[in-house]
Amino acid sequence: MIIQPIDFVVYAWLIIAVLSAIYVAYDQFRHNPEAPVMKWGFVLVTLYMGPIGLLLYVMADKEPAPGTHENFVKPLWKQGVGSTVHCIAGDATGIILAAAATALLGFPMWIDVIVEYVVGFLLGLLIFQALFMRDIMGGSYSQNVRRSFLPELLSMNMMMAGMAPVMIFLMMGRDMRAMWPAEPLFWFVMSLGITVGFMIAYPVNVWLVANGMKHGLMTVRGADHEGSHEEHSMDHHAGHIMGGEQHAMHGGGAETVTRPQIVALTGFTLVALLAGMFVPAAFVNLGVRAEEVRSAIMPPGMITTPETPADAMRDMAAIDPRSVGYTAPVDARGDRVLAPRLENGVKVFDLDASVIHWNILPRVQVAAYAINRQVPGPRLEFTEGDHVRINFTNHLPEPATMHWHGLVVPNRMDGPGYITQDPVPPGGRYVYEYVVQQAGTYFYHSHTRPDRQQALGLYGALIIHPKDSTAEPKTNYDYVVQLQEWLDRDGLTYPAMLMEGGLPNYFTINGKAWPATDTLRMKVGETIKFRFIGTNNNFIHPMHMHGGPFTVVARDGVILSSAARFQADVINVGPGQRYDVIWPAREPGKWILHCHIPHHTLNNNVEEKGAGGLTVLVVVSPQEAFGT
Ligand SMILES: [Cu+2]
Repeated sequence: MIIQPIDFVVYAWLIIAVLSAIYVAYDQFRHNPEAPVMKWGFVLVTLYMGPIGLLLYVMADKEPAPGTHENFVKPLWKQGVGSTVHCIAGDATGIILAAAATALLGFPMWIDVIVEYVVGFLLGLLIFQALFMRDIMGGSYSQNVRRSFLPELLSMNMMMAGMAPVMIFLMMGRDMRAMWPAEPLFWFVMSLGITVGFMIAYPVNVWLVANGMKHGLMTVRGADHEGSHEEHSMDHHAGHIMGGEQHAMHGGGAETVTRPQIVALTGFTLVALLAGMFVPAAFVNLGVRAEEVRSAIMPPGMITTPETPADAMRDMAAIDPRSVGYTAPVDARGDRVLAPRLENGVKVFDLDASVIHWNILPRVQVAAYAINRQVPGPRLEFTEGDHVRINFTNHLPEPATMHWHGLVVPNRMDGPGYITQDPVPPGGRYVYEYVVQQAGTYFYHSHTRPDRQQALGLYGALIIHPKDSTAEPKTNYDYVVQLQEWLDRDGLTYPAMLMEGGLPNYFTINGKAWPATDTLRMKVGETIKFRFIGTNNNFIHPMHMHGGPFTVVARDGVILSSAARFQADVINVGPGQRYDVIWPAREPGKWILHCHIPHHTLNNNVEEKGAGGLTVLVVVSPQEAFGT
């Protein structure tokens, strides 16, 4: 599934890598007189490095014409390629196996890197050098281990010095899918890391070959298909076997290598190795474990430091599009009144939280945590004195609870996760039941990680009618205004929050941004009650009505006495606050209700049809137009 634009590159790269490796394997085993260990080396390296492995094979090892391999592979740069290929094939195989295993076992990244080094080194030394080269080098297995130790150490140090920072910075950047072996991005990052490791290890390998300490490319004629190693003709080694047992092709033999050279080179590679493995610790949190951040993608601009815990990364991470189970119709509306069923005098409501795709504009689709597949969640209408039961089912990928904002309820029905109840796990259910003691404008919302869950859409209106219906002021129309802020970039939806990188770029009233918001129609002389609800998480929105002031008649569900009511044309609606205001239509025309922070009346900083975001149109007709 394409989740980020980079995924096109990832899939293309991995497909090319497999095709390249198939070609190299075919050509090596069908046409090329290379030693078997190097054949396998090139196949593996091409699998790991894709088109770069293919390029190296064709340029350095593929026999151009029958009988020319011996001469073709003689140049030192090609021998260096062969030596590096051999090294990378073993080391990288070990590193890849270790990386996958450590990620699955749940080690922190800094342990991952160390285990990868050790396993890569041992696999390279004990298998790819000492074992596979034994037939060519002669001697016992333990002799080979001792002979191979230093060249393997130098080469592996440089390989990891290049690979480790690439792995760490790309795996622990914004897109944490790169840490998880089940994600194609993990394999792409490994591929890039191996490629960089190859380049960094190449100069040392050239030096090792030039000084007779390591093997390069070889030519093996004749007995390939008989499977008998003794029959291999080794006369045409273009490379050289260490130890001065055979002629050196390039530069001096091993005897020209001095102890100071070895010490200096070993020291240098160790410094490079340690720098590659631990300098990244100054920039990223190497204590994070892959399983903690599995598949999390953080918003662009989020600041992460070595102290940023995995929990903070998960909190700001995008909704994984693969968790979306339903796509709402483009013109679907939220805040639908949910009719209860009556069970023994109890009004029963079913709320089901799940991940959906939801259009806030015809062309802008967010992923959302929705209740009953709508944003905002369904409106619950109670009457003061009702006995209500709400069955909350959680189909989100994380635990959740519901809170009845402003209501007097038994404590265990209040909903703060980990405080009054265990959060409802994915697939779980919790029954909230209470007697409604108040009346007015309220709302419900998630109270487990509300900074994330409410920001992603888990909220809805609670409208409670007074038992005595004359207790509240009457109007011709009643319109609920639920505010929300969204962060949607590159097809991913992040919870909007007042953190670097978390600032919203879309704003909605009742789940839609202007011009997709409702259009309200009135006649001159009629009145409308706006019930503002601060269902949003971050900003205080100064809600302003054109065409004259409204009267504020209730705050936070409580009706104001006649003396306490006041007129205004802007009311600051903070997160969690509710204001009921009554506005009379005085003049015909198109009047807008909007937030007075102009950025909140834009869609991703773009003005559409004169506004955007938190804007609703009220069309007032002259009274006579309807006849009297
Ligand atoms: Cu605003």
